[in-house]
Amino acid sequence: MKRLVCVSNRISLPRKSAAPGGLAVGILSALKRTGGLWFGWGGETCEGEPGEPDIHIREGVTYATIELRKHEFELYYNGYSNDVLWPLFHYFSKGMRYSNEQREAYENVNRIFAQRLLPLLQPRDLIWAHDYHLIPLGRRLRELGVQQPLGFFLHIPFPNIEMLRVLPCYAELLRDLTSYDVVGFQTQNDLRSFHSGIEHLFGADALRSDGRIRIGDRLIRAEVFPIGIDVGAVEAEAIDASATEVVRRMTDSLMGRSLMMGVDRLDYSKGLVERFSAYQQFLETHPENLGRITYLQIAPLSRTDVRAYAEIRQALEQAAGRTNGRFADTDWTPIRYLNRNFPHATLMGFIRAAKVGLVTPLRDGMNLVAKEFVAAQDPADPGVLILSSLAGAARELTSALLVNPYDVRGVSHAMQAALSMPLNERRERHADMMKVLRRNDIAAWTRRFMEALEQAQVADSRVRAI
Ligand code: GDG
Repeated sequence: MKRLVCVSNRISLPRKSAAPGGLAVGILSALKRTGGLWFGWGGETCEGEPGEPDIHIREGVTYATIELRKHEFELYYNGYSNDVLWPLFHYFSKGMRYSNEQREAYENVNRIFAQRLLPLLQPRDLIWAHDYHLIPLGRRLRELGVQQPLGFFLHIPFPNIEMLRVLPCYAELLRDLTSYDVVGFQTQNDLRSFHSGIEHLFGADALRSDGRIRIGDRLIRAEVFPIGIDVGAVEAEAIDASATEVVRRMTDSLMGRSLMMGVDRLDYSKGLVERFSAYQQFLETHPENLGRITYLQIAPLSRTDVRAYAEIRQALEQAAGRTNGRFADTDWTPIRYLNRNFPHATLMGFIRAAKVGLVTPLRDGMNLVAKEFVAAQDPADPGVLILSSLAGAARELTSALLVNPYDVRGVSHAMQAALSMPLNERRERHADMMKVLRRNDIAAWTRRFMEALEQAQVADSRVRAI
């Protein structure tokens, strides 16, 4: 069996006190199976040139972490990754703040990743890079002579060429992606967007009828690998957590009211301002619900050093304050808005108690919370998922109540429809979605991507022989 080498911007060593999240669990099980290596930034910054990686071995998996220079990290991570690529890829081109200095830092960090990873590689490795922080890594590794199969998976949306062209160096970005043997996307839509870029840059001939991309003597597999969750683990977490004190305290405090719930990193792409407006409109237009519904929004802070995140935080505090100021009673608060982190299992316990799950991003690669919400429900009496049609998850979870997150009135109607949905319909929708989740879970995702990577080299050597 070939060894898997995963590379991601940030890695955390497993700790006894904190269970890893769903994605980390999926990757870890593949790493454990193959005695793999996980390489990335360890969370520390340094003053001078970054040194050799720190190596730790845990349960057969090697973790190699490096430090990055503080100033360079800020330009690469807060700057280019999260103030340029993140907004642009989510179609918020107005929010993008491009500078050459940021781009140079981004390129340089990718060069450092490649140089520090190189001595750790073995001839039979499969190398899998994750996400928008590492787009140039493949090319850097190839320049250093790496021959092993190289894969890249983009967790966030990929924009159509007409949006991508806003980026001054869009052509290099597309070329960098073609240095990989396998390029994976969350949805068909993202893949089509990638094809639009390839056609623009290399001409329609580069897109072959078998779906591969041919550039010079190289063949690239660009495909859809929708990420899934560990369904059984989420079900078990949700059931076990329901009996814990922290979840009990929350459900007792509802005093029989119905719970609507959202869990999102505090990020402008998650559509929280629009969601808060929809909830306010729901209370205005359906006053019979006053005092009978509690909306719990958990939104842990993220990327606090990026200005757009401070702005969205302020807007949300105001919106929650407005709704509560207007509608709250001495014994009822319409929105409970928390910027805290919770253990994953506790979150699953909370969402199991919810009658309605609100997942209304303005744009999202996939959105795992939507999938977790479904898996955490009690199949005998499941809650209803309200899901943005602009989340990748909407392509699979077609039995959710699909909404346009910008349509405040439509979302407020969906809230009412969800709360009054008959049990039979809730069960049917839930069962449909569980089938989809089981068919394409996190294990299937890692397996499919790794298979594509293994086959990539075979195909590549064949094309060279033609
Ligand atoms: C990117 C893409 C794509 C949330 N709060 C806490 C917590 N979470 C967990 C959730 C879920 C995960 O974090 C969030 O995943 P999402 O998919 O919802 O969103 P992003 O962070 O934006 O992820 C996205 C994903 O990558 C995977 O490819 O689906 O589209 O943007 O698992 O439950 N976990 C803990 N405490 C919290 O407070 N422990």
